[in-house]
Amino acid sequence: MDTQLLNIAQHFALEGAIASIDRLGEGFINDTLTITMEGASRPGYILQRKNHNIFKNVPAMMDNIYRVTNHIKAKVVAAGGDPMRETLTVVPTIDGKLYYKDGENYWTVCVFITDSVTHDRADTEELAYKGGEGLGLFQSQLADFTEPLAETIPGFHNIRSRFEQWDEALKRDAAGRVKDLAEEISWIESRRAKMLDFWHLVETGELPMRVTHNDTKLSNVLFNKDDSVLCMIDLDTCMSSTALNDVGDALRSYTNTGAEDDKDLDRVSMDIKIYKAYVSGYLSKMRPHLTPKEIEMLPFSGIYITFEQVLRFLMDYIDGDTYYRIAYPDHNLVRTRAQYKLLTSMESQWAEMQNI
Ligand code: GN1
Ligand code: MG
Repeated sequence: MDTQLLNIAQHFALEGAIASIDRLGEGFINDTLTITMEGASRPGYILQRKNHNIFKNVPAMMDNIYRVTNHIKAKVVAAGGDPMRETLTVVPTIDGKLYYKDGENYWTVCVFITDSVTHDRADTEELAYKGGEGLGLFQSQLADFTEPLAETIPGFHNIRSRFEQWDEALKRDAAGRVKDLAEEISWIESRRAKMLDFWHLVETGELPMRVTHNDTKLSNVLFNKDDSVLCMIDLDTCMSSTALNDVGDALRSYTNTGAEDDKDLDRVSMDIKIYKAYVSGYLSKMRPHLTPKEIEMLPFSGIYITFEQVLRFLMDYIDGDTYYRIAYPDHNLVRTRAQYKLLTSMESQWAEMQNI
């Protein structure tokens, strides 16, 4: 076992002795490992190195997660559920901090929820409905959470600040790529006003602020082995925003018939049946909490977040790939084109989305 990792893990208040530490999955942002304790056949904890480049204030992020999960735990207990399974549990260090700082790196631990599964693709309407229930449940459990949360990534889904970053990225042209991207850049510019109009509703308070997850792809919903919903995971970006950003990001991931970085654009489109199922599942939990304006704007949310993702991937390509981990040189451009294809597919089904 890596002695450096062992040393880091030993700073946390774990029950028992550590038997092994193993890598888990391939996140774009953080490094994730599992900790298995002696005598156990399955991992007991998740150890993460939080990406300090992206999360500038890890202590504030962990404080958000701690307060939000404690609020959910109280709701789960009141409903007769299992608070150790139906939300994340942050494990503090031996000296009571929510993170351990090792040089430049911030490490955190949470309890590994056993007998659970995640899914990468919403292959069935049933699964999409359940994913919608998962987000609806999360937001509804937090509908009465009124304390302020730290804005850990300023302007995360705020298209006005994304456009400010975008304008600077174009001016900088750090990787000298702008000259070859006239068409892709026009995709962004032609929709600028429309996207800012939507964000204006948030700025004026017509769309209320709520506790939101902000990274609601299907793989961030944890299910029981029978595919009933357990909870939302990966709470790093949990902040205050409009509920619609969460719905939009989920629609972006669930409804896509292809991959986020599909090279074959013919495979990429929005599946309207999955759209309908997701929205139904979400509303089954959240409808009582939503305002008429939120319901009215719900169909636009997928277009808004998919547009934002096109912008973010393209901006990272222009910047020379400094944000997203890439697997090959043009990866961010491939992602841009695939997400743009999804965006146009959503736009072409706008009337049907509104009818639903
Ligand atoms: C990032 O690391 P991951 O996969 O949880 C990103 C999301 C993007 C997503 C695109 C903090 O999420 O906003 O939608 O990649 N998270 C952050 O796949 O930027
Ligand atoms: Mg994430």
